[in-house]
Amino acid sequence: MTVILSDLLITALNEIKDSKTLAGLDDIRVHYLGKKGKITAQLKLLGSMDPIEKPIFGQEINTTKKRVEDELQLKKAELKKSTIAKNIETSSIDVTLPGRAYLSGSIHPITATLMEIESIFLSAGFMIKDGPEIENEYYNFSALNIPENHPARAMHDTFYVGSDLLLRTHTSPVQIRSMEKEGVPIKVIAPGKVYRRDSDLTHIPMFHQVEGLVIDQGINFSHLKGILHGFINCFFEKELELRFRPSYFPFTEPSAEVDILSEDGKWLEILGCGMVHPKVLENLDLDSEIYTGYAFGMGVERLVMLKYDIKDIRVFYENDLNFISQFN
Ligand code: 2NL
Repeated sequence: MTVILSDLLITALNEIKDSKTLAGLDDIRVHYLGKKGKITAQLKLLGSMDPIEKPIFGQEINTTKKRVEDELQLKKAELKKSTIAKNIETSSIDVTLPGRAYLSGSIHPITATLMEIESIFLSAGFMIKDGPEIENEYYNFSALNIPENHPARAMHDTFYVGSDLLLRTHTSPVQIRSMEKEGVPIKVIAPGKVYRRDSDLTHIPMFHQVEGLVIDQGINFSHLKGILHGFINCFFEKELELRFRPSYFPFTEPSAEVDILSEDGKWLEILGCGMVHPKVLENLDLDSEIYTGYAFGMGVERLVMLKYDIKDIRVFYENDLNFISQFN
């Protein structure tokens, strides 16, 4: 059944003209041009039409279709424009609303603590040195009087990355290299990352250490005690009672571990130290009858945990902003 196309067109154009919303306009489009639309239906009729009438009628439908499409397009643009205008007119900015807060980055507590430790030792006349994190056995072990069969050398503690290449297990190699390069007297600290095959509540495979080394003529244990007293009081920002407890390290003799007396009366270990072992001095071609030295080493994560009463070392590396941002 064909309809009079001009009537269809007039109705369509009127509907378009009276349309008030974009949704309403789209309903009109579907009504005429959709799959089951009125104009679409006329197009479908073409197939069964008399071949003589077909081209004329076909052209007529196409013109009608084109006209409806054009009008829809125009009306759509017009409605869009007036919607925007209306929005601008009715909505206004509430200047009393609070602004959006921007999250700003902060310095990681370990980095902040490293910087603090560095500044304390800088003010005591130390130089700051760094060096490679991948080392060989000589600098990491042999030069430090750690014998071949020492447990610290076993695969258990050390990450080997080649037959004579490993991830340094302490920053001592930095000081050995500094000594080789610049000789005595020396007064340095070596802060940095160190690696051990260990992982639990209080150990992680990568952590930070600061080691210190002073070598000169006439250096003795009282110099070591003095510098560590000064450092610890600065770092914990109070006068603390210290205990030097005899200990053992292959690279120092005598060796000690230093404890601080906590508020609840417990001794807490905070670092290790000692007088540089004569073998270590001789490995560096120094006459141990003339030169003496002291050295110390501390774990940075451990110090931060003690200072802020943190029980689980893993929180430092879980990237939890709620934890990290507390240290701003
Ligand atoms: C600890 C103990 C220590 C050293 C590190 C050292 C370095 C050289 C020569 C001699 Cl080049 N000693 N370092 C000495 C005593 C203790 O560290 O508990 N560290 C976390």
